[in-house]
Amino acid sequence: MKVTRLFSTIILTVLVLGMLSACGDAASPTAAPAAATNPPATTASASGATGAKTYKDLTLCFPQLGAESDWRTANTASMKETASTLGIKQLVFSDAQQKQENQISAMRACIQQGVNVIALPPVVEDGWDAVLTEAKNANIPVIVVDRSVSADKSLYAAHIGSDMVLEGERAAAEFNKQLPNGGAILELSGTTGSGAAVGRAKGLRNKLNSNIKILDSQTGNFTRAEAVPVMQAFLKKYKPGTDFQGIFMHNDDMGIGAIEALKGAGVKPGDLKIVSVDGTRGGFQAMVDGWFQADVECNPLLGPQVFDMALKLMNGQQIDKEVLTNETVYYPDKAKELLPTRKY
Ligand code: GYE
Repeated sequence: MKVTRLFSTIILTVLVLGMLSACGDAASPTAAPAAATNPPATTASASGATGAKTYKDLTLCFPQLGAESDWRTANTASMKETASTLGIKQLVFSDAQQKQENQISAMRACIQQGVNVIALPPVVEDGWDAVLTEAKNANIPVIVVDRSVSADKSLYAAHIGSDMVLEGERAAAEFNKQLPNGGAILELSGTTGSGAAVGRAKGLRNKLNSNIKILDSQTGNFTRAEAVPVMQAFLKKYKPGTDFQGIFMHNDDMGIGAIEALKGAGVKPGDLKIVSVDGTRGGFQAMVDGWFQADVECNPLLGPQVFDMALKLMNGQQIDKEVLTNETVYYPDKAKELLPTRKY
Protein backbone atom coordinates (compact mmCIF):
# COMPACT_ATOMS: atom_id res chain seq x y z
CA MET A 1 0.00 0.00 0.00
CA LYS A 2 2.76 2.38 1.11
CA VAL A 3 4.96 1.35 -1.78
CA THR A 4 2.12 1.89 -4.24
CA ARG A 5 1.44 5.29 -2.76
CA LEU A 6 5.10 6.29 -2.96
CA PHE A 7 5.26 5.02 -6.49
CA SER A 8 2.20 6.94 -7.61
CA THR A 9 3.54 10.08 -5.90
CA ILE A 10 6.77 9.77 -7.88
CA ILE A 11 4.86 9.26 -11.12
CA LEU A 12 2.64 12.25 -10.38
CA THR A 13 5.63 14.44 -9.59
CA VAL A 14 7.34 13.40 -12.81
CA LEU A 15 4.17 14.09 -14.73
CA VAL A 16 3.65 17.51 -13.17
CA LEU A 17 7.29 18.47 -13.71
CA GLY A 18 7.06 17.31 -17.28
CA MET A 19 3.93 19.36 -17.82
CA LEU A 20 5.50 22.40 -16.26
CA SER A 21 8.57 22.20 -18.43
CA ALA A 22 6.37 21.58 -21.47
CA CYS A 23 4.35 24.66 -20.55
CA GLY A 24 7.54 26.63 -20.15
CA ASP A 25 8.79 25.55 -23.52
CA ALA A 26 5.52 26.31 -25.17
CA ALA A 27 5.06 29.60 -23.39
CA SER A 28 8.48 31.08 -23.94
CA PRO A 29 8.25 31.72 -27.69
CA THR A 30 4.97 33.61 -27.31
CA ALA A 31 5.97 35.29 -24.04
CA ALA A 32 9.04 36.85 -25.56
CA PRO A 33 7.34 38.95 -28.25
CA ALA A 34 4.63 39.91 -25.76
CA ALA A 35 7.30 41.25 -23.42
CA ALA A 36 8.94 43.04 -26.34
CA THR A 37 5.76 44.69 -27.56
CA ASN A 38 4.36 45.65 -24.19
CA PRO A 39 6.92 48.23 -23.04
CA PRO A 40 6.71 50.59 -26.07
CA ALA A 41 2.93 50.78 -25.38
CA THR A 42 2.36 53.44 -28.01
CA THR A 43 -1.06 54.17 -26.58
CA ALA A 44 0.30 54.70 -23.07
CA SER A 45 -0.75 57.78 -21.17
CA ALA A 46 1.63 60.72 -20.77
CA SER A 47 1.81 59.97 -17.06
CA GLY A 48 5.50 59.31 -17.39
CA ALA A 49 4.97 55.62 -18.10
CA THR A 50 7.73 54.13 -20.19
CA GLY A 51 6.92 54.44 -23.85
CA ALA A 52 4.90 57.66 -23.65
CA LYS A 53 6.05 60.10 -26.33
CA THR A 54 7.54 63.41 -25.31
CA TYR A 55 7.98 66.69 -27.18
CA LYS A 56 11.43 65.47 -28.27
CA ASP A 57 9.67 62.87 -30.44
CA LEU A 58 7.30 65.32 -32.11
CA THR A 59 7.59 66.46 -35.71
CA LEU A 60 4.83 68.96 -36.38
CA CYS A 61 3.93 70.32 -39.79
CA PHE A 62 2.63 73.90 -39.89
CA PRO A 63 1.75 75.05 -43.41
CA GLN A 64 1.08 78.68 -42.44
CA LEU A 65 -1.35 80.44 -44.78
CA GLY A 66 0.65 83.61 -45.26
CA ALA A 67 2.07 86.75 -43.67
CA GLU A 68 -0.79 89.10 -44.54
CA SER A 69 -1.26 90.83 -41.17
CA ASP A 70 0.23 91.60 -37.77
CA TRP A 71 -2.10 88.93 -36.38
CA ARG A 72 -0.51 86.37 -38.69
CA THR A 73 3.03 87.48 -37.80
CA ALA A 74 2.21 87.02 -34.11
CA ASN A 75 0.62 83.63 -34.81
CA THR A 76 3.73 82.41 -36.66
CA ALA A 77 5.99 83.71 -33.88
CA SER A 78 3.88 81.95 -31.24
CA MET A 79 4.19 78.62 -33.08
CA LYS A 80 7.95 78.98 -33.65
CA GLU A 81 8.69 80.15 -30.11
CA THR A 82 6.61 77.40 -28.54
CA ALA A 83 8.30 74.77 -30.71
CA SER A 84 11.74 75.88 -29.58
CA THR A 85 10.77 76.32 -25.91
CA LEU A 86 9.36 72.80 -25.78
CA GLY A 87 12.30 71.41 -27.72
CA ILE A 88 10.24 69.47 -30.25
CA LYS A 89 12.10 67.31 -32.76
CA GLN A 90 11.15 69.36 -35.83
CA LEU A 91 8.76 72.10 -36.89
CA VAL A 92 8.10 71.87 -40.61
CA PHE A 93 7.10 75.44 -41.40
CA SER A 94 6.06 76.94 -44.73
CA ASP A 95 4.36 80.16 -45.88
CA ALA A 96 1.64 79.63 -48.51
CA GLN A 97 1.33 83.32 -49.40
CA GLN A 98 -2.45 83.18 -49.03
CA LYS A 99 -2.75 80.47 -51.71
CA GLN A 100 -4.66 77.30 -50.91
CA GLU A 101 -2.79 75.27 -53.54
CA ASN A 102 0.50 76.10 -51.77
CA GLN A 103 -0.95 74.92 -48.44
CA ILE A 104 -2.14 71.70 -50.04
CA SER A 105 1.25 70.91 -51.59
CA ALA A 106 3.00 71.72 -48.29
CA MET A 107 0.63 69.28 -46.55
CA ARG A 108 1.32 66.60 -49.15
CA ALA A 109 5.07 67.00 -48.63
CA CYS A 110 4.51 66.60 -44.87
CA ILE A 111 2.44 63.45 -45.38
CA GLN A 112 5.22 62.10 -47.60
CA GLN A 113 7.79 62.90 -44.91
CA GLY A 114 5.69 61.09 -42.31
CA VAL A 115 5.30 63.90 -39.77
CA ASN A 116 3.46 63.05 -36.53
CA VAL A 117 0.84 65.80 -36.60
CA ILE A 118 -0.28 68.55 -39.01
CA ALA A 119 -1.57 71.89 -37.68
CA LEU A 120 -3.46 73.51 -40.55
CA PRO A 121 -4.60 77.17 -40.58
CA PRO A 122 -6.84 76.99 -43.66
CA VAL A 123 -6.85 80.12 -45.83
CA VAL A 124 -10.40 79.35 -46.99
CA GLU A 125 -13.11 76.99 -45.70
CA ASP A 126 -13.80 74.82 -48.75
CA GLY A 127 -11.67 72.42 -50.77
CA TRP A 128 -9.85 70.41 -48.10
CA ASP A 129 -11.56 67.03 -48.38
CA ALA A 130 -8.98 65.34 -50.62
CA VAL A 131 -5.86 66.29 -48.68
CA LEU A 132 -7.53 65.71 -45.29
CA THR A 133 -8.48 62.23 -46.48
CA GLU A 134 -4.88 61.62 -47.56
CA ALA A 135 -3.64 62.63 -44.09
CA LYS A 136 -6.24 60.42 -42.44
CA ASN A 137 -5.28 57.43 -44.59
CA ALA A 138 -1.65 58.00 -43.58
CA ASN A 139 -2.73 58.05 -39.89
CA ILE A 140 -1.52 61.63 -39.45
CA PRO A 141 -3.93 63.62 -37.26
CA VAL A 142 -4.75 67.14 -38.44
CA ILE A 143 -5.51 69.95 -36.00
CA VAL A 144 -7.36 72.73 -37.82
CA VAL A 145 -5.95 75.94 -36.33
CA ASP A 146 -7.40 79.48 -36.37
CA ARG A 147 -9.93 79.52 -39.26
CA SER A 148 -12.37 76.67 -39.83
CA VAL A 149 -12.92 74.20 -42.68
CA SER A 150 -16.24 73.10 -44.15
CA ALA A 151 -15.04 69.47 -44.46
CA ASP A 152 -16.70 66.69 -42.48
CA LYS A 153 -15.54 66.62 -38.86
CA SER A 154 -14.46 62.98 -39.20
CA LEU A 155 -11.64 64.11 -41.52
CA TYR A 156 -9.71 66.03 -38.84
CA ALA A 157 -8.87 65.56 -35.18
CA ALA A 158 -9.93 68.92 -33.75
CA HIS A 159 -10.22 72.67 -34.24
CA ILE A 160 -8.48 75.29 -32.08
CA GLY A 161 -9.33 78.93 -32.74
CA SER A 162 -11.62 81.88 -32.25
CA ASP A 163 -15.38 82.04 -32.52
CA MET A 164 -15.52 84.28 -35.59
CA VAL A 165 -19.32 84.57 -35.53
CA LEU A 166 -19.17 85.80 -31.94
CA GLU A 167 -16.57 88.39 -32.98
CA GLY A 168 -18.97 89.71 -35.63
CA GLU A 169 -21.80 89.76 -33.10
CA ARG A 170 -19.63 91.74 -30.69
CA ALA A 171 -18.87 94.24 -33.46
CA ALA A 172 -22.62 94.56 -34.14
CA ALA A 173 -23.26 95.29 -30.46
CA GLU A 174 -20.75 98.16 -30.66
CA PHE A 175 -22.47 99.69 -33.69
CA ASN A 176 -25.81 99.36 -31.92
CA LYS A 177 -24.33 101.36 -29.02
CA GLN A 178 -22.54 103.90 -31.22
CA LEU A 179 -25.49 104.51 -33.56
CA PRO A 180 -28.54 104.36 -31.28
CA ASN A 181 -30.67 106.23 -33.82
CA GLY A 182 -29.64 104.00 -36.69
CA GLY A 183 -27.65 104.83 -39.82
CA ALA A 184 -25.53 103.11 -42.43
CA ILE A 185 -22.20 101.35 -42.27
CA LEU A 186 -19.66 99.99 -44.73
CA GLU A 187 -17.93 96.65 -44.32
CA LEU A 188 -14.31 96.02 -45.26
CA SER A 189 -14.27 92.26 -45.21
CA GLY A 190 -11.45 89.73 -45.00
CA THR A 191 -10.35 87.09 -47.52
CA THR A 192 -13.36 85.87 -49.50
CA GLY A 193 -14.37 82.37 -48.43
CA SER A 194 -12.20 82.37 -45.29
CA GLY A 195 -13.71 81.18 -42.03
CA ALA A 196 -12.74 84.48 -40.41
CA ALA A 197 -14.52 86.63 -43.01
CA VAL A 198 -17.56 84.37 -43.35
CA GLY A 199 -18.02 84.16 -39.56
CA ARG A 200 -17.55 87.87 -38.90
CA ALA A 201 -19.92 88.86 -41.70
CA LYS A 202 -22.53 86.45 -40.38
CA GLY A 203 -22.15 87.62 -36.78
CA LEU A 204 -22.53 91.26 -37.81
CA ARG A 205 -25.77 90.50 -39.64
CA ASN A 206 -27.05 88.35 -36.76
CA LYS A 207 -26.97 91.15 -34.23
CA LEU A 208 -27.03 94.50 -36.04
CA ASN A 209 -30.12 96.59 -35.16
CA SER A 210 -32.61 96.74 -38.00
CA ASN A 211 -32.25 100.53 -38.21
CA ILE A 212 -28.57 100.15 -39.18
CA LYS A 213 -28.09 99.34 -42.84
CA ILE A 214 -25.02 97.71 -44.42
CA LEU A 215 -24.55 100.08 -47.34
CA ASP A 216 -21.74 98.15 -49.06
CA SER A 217 -19.29 95.35 -48.41
CA GLN A 218 -15.98 94.75 -50.23
CA THR A 219 -12.97 92.59 -49.49
CA GLY A 220 -9.56 93.99 -48.61
CA ASN A 221 -8.11 90.45 -48.26
CA PHE A 222 -6.99 91.18 -44.66
CA THR A 223 -4.07 93.37 -45.84
CA ARG A 224 -3.23 97.06 -45.39
CA ALA A 225 -2.14 97.43 -49.03
CA GLU A 226 -5.39 96.06 -50.46
CA ALA A 227 -7.57 98.01 -48.05
CA VAL A 228 -6.35 101.41 -49.30
CA PRO A 229 -7.82 101.29 -52.84
CA VAL A 230 -11.01 99.64 -51.56
CA MET A 231 -11.55 102.49 -49.09
CA GLN A 232 -10.69 105.06 -51.77
CA ALA A 233 -13.29 103.53 -54.08
CA PHE A 234 -15.87 103.61 -51.25
CA LEU A 235 -15.10 107.30 -50.70
CA LYS A 236 -15.69 108.06 -54.37
CA LYS A 237 -19.10 106.43 -54.22
CA TYR A 238 -20.34 107.43 -50.75
CA LYS A 239 -20.04 110.61 -48.72
CA PRO A 240 -18.75 110.00 -45.18
CA GLY A 241 -21.08 111.28 -42.48
CA THR A 242 -23.94 111.63 -44.98
CA ASP A 243 -24.21 108.30 -46.80
CA PHE A 244 -22.59 106.29 -44.01
CA GLN A 245 -21.72 106.84 -40.36
CA GLY A 246 -19.55 103.83 -39.58
CA ILE A 247 -17.22 101.15 -40.92
CA PHE A 248 -16.71 97.54 -39.81
CA MET A 249 -13.11 96.47 -40.42
CA HIS A 250 -12.64 92.68 -40.41
CA ASN A 251 -9.10 93.21 -39.10
CA ASP A 252 -6.81 95.93 -37.79
CA ASP A 253 -4.44 95.88 -40.75
CA MET A 254 -7.25 96.75 -43.18
CA GLY A 255 -8.44 99.36 -40.69
CA ILE A 256 -5.00 100.98 -40.68
CA GLY A 257 -4.90 100.96 -44.50
CA ALA A 258 -8.39 102.47 -44.60
CA ILE A 259 -7.35 105.24 -42.18
CA GLU A 260 -4.74 106.34 -44.73
CA ALA A 261 -7.45 106.64 -47.37
CA LEU A 262 -9.78 108.45 -44.92
CA LYS A 263 -7.04 110.94 -44.00
CA GLY A 264 -6.45 111.56 -47.70
CA ALA A 265 -10.13 112.43 -48.09
CA GLY A 266 -10.05 114.86 -45.16
CA VAL A 267 -11.94 112.66 -42.72
CA LYS A 268 -10.96 113.34 -39.08
CA PRO A 269 -10.74 110.83 -36.19
CA GLY A 270 -14.17 110.48 -34.59
CA ASP A 271 -16.10 111.65 -37.70
CA LEU A 272 -17.06 108.00 -38.27
CA LYS A 273 -17.76 105.13 -35.89
CA ILE A 274 -15.15 102.47 -36.65
CA VAL A 275 -15.09 99.01 -35.12
CA SER A 276 -12.27 96.60 -35.93
CA VAL A 277 -11.13 93.09 -35.02
CA ASP A 278 -7.85 91.61 -33.68
CA GLY A 279 -6.61 93.93 -30.93
CA THR A 280 -3.08 94.27 -32.29
CA ARG A 281 -0.76 97.10 -31.22
CA GLY A 282 -1.72 98.86 -34.46
CA GLY A 283 -5.37 98.60 -33.50
CA PHE A 284 -4.64 99.94 -30.03
CA GLN A 285 -2.75 102.87 -31.57
CA ALA A 286 -5.76 103.57 -33.80
CA MET A 287 -7.91 103.72 -30.63
CA VAL A 288 -5.41 106.02 -28.91
CA ASP A 289 -5.49 108.26 -32.01
CA GLY A 290 -9.29 108.36 -31.93
CA TRP A 291 -9.98 106.40 -35.12
CA PHE A 292 -11.39 103.12 -33.72
CA GLN A 293 -14.23 103.20 -31.18
CA ALA A 294 -13.76 99.54 -30.29
CA ASP A 295 -11.46 96.64 -31.16
CA VAL A 296 -12.81 93.09 -30.84
CA GLU A 297 -10.09 90.77 -29.62
CA CYS A 298 -8.89 87.83 -31.70
CA ASN A 299 -5.97 86.08 -30.04
CA PRO A 300 -3.19 84.74 -32.32
CA LEU A 301 -1.05 83.23 -29.55
CA LEU A 302 -2.20 79.67 -30.18
CA GLY A 303 1.19 77.89 -30.03
CA PRO A 304 0.97 76.43 -26.49
CA GLN A 305 -2.51 74.94 -27.04
CA VAL A 306 -1.59 73.48 -30.44
CA PHE A 307 1.55 71.70 -29.21
CA ASP A 308 -0.18 70.44 -26.08
CA MET A 309 -2.88 68.87 -28.22
CA ALA A 310 -0.36 67.50 -30.73
CA LEU A 311 1.45 65.61 -27.97
CA LYS A 312 -1.82 64.23 -26.63
CA LEU A 313 -2.73 63.01 -30.11
CA MET A 314 0.67 61.35 -30.45
CA ASN A 315 0.04 59.50 -27.19
CA GLY A 316 -3.47 58.48 -28.15
CA GLN A 317 -5.00 60.58 -25.39
CA GLN A 318 -8.45 62.09 -25.29
CA ILE A 319 -8.75 65.64 -26.71
CA ASP A 320 -11.57 68.16 -27.14
CA LYS A 321 -12.87 68.37 -30.69
CA GLU A 322 -13.51 72.13 -30.52
CA VAL A 323 -11.32 74.48 -28.46
CA LEU A 324 -12.45 78.10 -28.57
CA THR A 325 -10.23 80.97 -27.44
CA ASN A 326 -11.51 83.20 -24.63
CA GLU A 327 -11.72 86.76 -25.91
CA THR A 328 -13.01 90.24 -25.07
CA VAL A 329 -13.55 93.72 -26.56
CA TYR A 330 -11.11 96.61 -26.06
CA TYR A 331 -12.05 100.29 -25.87
CA PRO A 332 -10.19 103.62 -26.33
CA ASP A 333 -10.42 104.55 -22.63
CA LYS A 334 -7.96 101.79 -21.65
CA ALA A 335 -5.99 101.69 -24.91
CA LYS A 336 -3.16 103.98 -23.88
CA GLU A 337 -2.60 102.17 -20.61
CA LEU A 338 -2.71 98.69 -22.20
CA LEU A 339 -0.69 99.46 -25.35
CA PRO A 340 2.79 98.97 -23.81
CA THR A 341 1.83 95.53 -22.50
CA ARG A 342 0.35 94.22 -25.77
CA LYS A 343 2.25 91.17 -26.97
CA TYR A 344 1.34 91.58 -30.65
O1 GYE B 1 -8.15 88.34 -37.85
C1 GYE B 1 -6.53 88.58 -39.54
C2 GYE B 1 -5.69 87.57 -40.24
O2 GYE B 1 -7.75 84.18 -39.36
C3 GYE B 1 -8.21 85.15 -37.29
O3 GYE B 1 -6.51 86.42 -40.29
C4 GYE B 1 -7.40 85.20 -38.52
C5 GYE B 1 -7.44 86.49 -39.24
C6 GYE B 1 -7.09 87.73 -38.47
O4 GYE B 1 -5.19 87.96 -41.41
O5 GYE B 1 -5.78 89.67 -39.11
